[in-house]
Amino acid sequence: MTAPLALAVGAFARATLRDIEASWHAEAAVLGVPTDQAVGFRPGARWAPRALRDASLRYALPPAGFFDLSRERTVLSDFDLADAGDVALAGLTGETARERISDAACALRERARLPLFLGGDHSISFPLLRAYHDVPDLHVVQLDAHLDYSDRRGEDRYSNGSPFRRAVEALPNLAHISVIGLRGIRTDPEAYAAALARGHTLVTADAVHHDLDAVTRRLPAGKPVYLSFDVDVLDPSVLPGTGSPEVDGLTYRQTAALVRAVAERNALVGADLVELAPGLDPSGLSALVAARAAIDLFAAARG
Ligand SMILES: [Mn+2]
Repeated sequence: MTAPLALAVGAFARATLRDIEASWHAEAAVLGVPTDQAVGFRPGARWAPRALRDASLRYALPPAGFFDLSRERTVLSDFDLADAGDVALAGLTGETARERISDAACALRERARLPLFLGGDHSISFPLLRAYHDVPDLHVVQLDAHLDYSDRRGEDRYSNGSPFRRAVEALPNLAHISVIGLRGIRTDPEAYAAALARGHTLVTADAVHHDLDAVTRRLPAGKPVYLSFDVDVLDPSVLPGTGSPEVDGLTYRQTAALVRAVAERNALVGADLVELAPGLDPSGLSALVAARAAIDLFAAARG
């Protein structure tokens, strides 16, 4: 095959650009959710889908796949990935914006076996999970420095500190949440007690550092899993470009191992990658690390 003279610009990892309202089917697809109206501290996550697409050119999908030398195997050969663009959110706020996110997520689920939603701040996980209301025994694995289970922040019930509280209220099918990587000194004690009372699995970053295998054994097994990857689970020395970084976080190696373990043990039905704020890291490293995490997630899901 001769090499093309020019390549289409813009799509994540040079995937196929698709209209989310057209008829198509793909093995996996990305959809940007460019909003950061719900952050409590430093904004900037609205720019992440664009930055992830730029950084993902480092991992433009070769038809033959990538040779992973650490495992001496080729991954993602002939990977059928679509890029369905960004949810049209400009100017929208509140439930109007959330409804549009839920509608777009439903549309993507109909067209791709594995949707990956590119945030955006973490508030988007609530409207995204609403698109999974029909999945019985749904399990969520949340990689995150923060619990994001607060009832409210001030008067706001839909901030990036509350998406999973709203999700368990709205979705009777959401059976269980495992949060891994928790740390920091700002945890809301009411949220912590409420999550424990509901039986959620809460794992600190300390526990991951102490014994990763033991943490892996606490992950769900044989379940439909939605994976929510908040990039602030990573240590800020690995990924500084995020709104609310927390010191003493996970290494890339640890998060990659956790994603692989989740995918190996369960059926991934969807995922989000949230809270990258690319403008807070002028080196561009954070976007490159997050793009790599997305590629590794796809490889893990494929097995
Ligand atoms: Mn979060």
